[in-house]
Amino acid sequence: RRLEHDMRHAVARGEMHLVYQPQCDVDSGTVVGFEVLLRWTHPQRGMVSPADFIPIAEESGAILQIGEWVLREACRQAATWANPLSVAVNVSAVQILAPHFVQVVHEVLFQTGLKPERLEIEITETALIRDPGRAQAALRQLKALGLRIAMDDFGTGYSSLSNLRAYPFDKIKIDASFIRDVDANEQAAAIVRSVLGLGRGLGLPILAEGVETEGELRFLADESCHAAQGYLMGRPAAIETFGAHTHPAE
Ligand code: G
Ligand code: G
Ligand code: NA
Ligand code: MN
Repeated sequence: RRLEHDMRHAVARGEMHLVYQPQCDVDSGTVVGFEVLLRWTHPQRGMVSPADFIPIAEESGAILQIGEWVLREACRQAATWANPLSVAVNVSAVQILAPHFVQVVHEVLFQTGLKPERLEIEITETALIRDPGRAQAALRQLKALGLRIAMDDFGTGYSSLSNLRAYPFDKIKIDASFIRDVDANEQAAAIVRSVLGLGRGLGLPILAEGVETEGELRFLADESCHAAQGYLMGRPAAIETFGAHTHPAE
């Protein structure tokens, strides 16, 4: 596996970089934070999608090194922003279940000086099923550090409502597939409304992923969805693109 071999050196060779996608308050339209997304420019192949290389990195264990770099780099950058917005980092199951993960997060927060309440960790439910007990313990310890945990891609994969009770989530991200045409599709609308109701009942804020049209956003505003993310508000881009929010403090 050539890609697997190349990945081992990619961080050290400076081939990885981060892009940021804004997360906005639905009512005001204000940017409240950014999700960090990893990009790899392979010297021969060019841009390789994380959807292609993250699974390989998880299998080989390289995700531990890469994921730690992502976390450190994201926290380091966010700590310099003039505006104390939140930063959301995707974390895979392999990382959560690694014995020293909580310690690593603790160290990164300490070393970068980022306030823990500005860090959000995004995990999918699929990540939890491999070792639910251990995942639960890790999430509790992470929360004790003061950060927040978001359930990513809610409604897909191994979703189960019992996960909302078993794990200490602070936020639910509804998967983009339910947002697509939500203003025109009765089934999607019914599903999104019920997730929003679930969030209200549980006291959990809901973020809608993959918002691409004004119609979708209007539906979300009418239904009191808290936050939205998607191409309509902004594509993932270099942090400099969002100058006013994130230019380094004097
Ligand atoms: O950025 P893009 O939409 O192409 O991402 C594709 C997939 O890769 C998404 O599922 C996203 O969550 C995942 N991904 C992107 N960056 C990271 C990362 O830093 N760590 C992990 N574990 N997954 C990531
Ligand atoms: O799995 P996760 O939700 O972390 O993946 C986020 C992925 O979705 C990234 O690859 C990102 O580039 C992509 N994405 C973000 N906003 C939109 C959008 O509005 N439409 C589509 N099609 N993809 C999006
Ligand atoms: Na995510
Ligand atoms: Mn997602």
